Amino acid sequence: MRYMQPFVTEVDFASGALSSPGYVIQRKLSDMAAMYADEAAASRILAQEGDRLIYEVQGVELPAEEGQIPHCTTRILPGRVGAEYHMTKGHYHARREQGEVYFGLSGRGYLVMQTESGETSVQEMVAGSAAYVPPYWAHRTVNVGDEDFVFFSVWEARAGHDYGTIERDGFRKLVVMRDGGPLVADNPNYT
Ligand code: PAN
Ligand code: ZN
Repeated sequence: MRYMQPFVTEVDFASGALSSPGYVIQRKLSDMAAMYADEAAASRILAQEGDRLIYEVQGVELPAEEGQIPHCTTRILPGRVGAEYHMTKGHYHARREQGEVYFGLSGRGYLVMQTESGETSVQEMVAGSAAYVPPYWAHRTVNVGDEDFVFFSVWEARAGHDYGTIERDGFRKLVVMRDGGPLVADNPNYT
């Protein structure tokens, strides 16, 4: 048995920056234009102002082995595509029985969740919120504020990420701006 060495990572709450990230992923509008309900609005932004950073993930690199506990930050920039607020792609865990914990670091967001049998849940998150994504729930986060929404995530290494199911079917609920604030609405494109 060779022990892995313990380590500490410093996290900047305002930006989600890690002191020494093992990886950084940037998701731009062009990576997920088809996920927004108003695809015409997405195309218009891409044509008129060019591509746009929607969110960034910074994480520690760990072996994908049972018992390892990966963790990362996500920073979602403020903004909307049509009426819909900036959001992550969202996913089910490939191993559906694996849950996850999110902890709010700064800004204001909604955590949108659903099960494959049709239940939905939308929870609000602010700095200091510890949100639990139970096993079997798909999860997506949405920035409903005017500043970056930043949170920390912790999950089990073998959970895996199934993006395909959401890319195909979408989420049942979407979060749009109505009268200057967030409103949870039915997704007209949900299949
Ligand atoms: C999170 C997410 C992160 C980015 O760490 O991976 O917020 O969202 P997408 O993965 O949907 O692009 C998590 O849920 N990990 O399992
Ligand atoms: Zn997850």
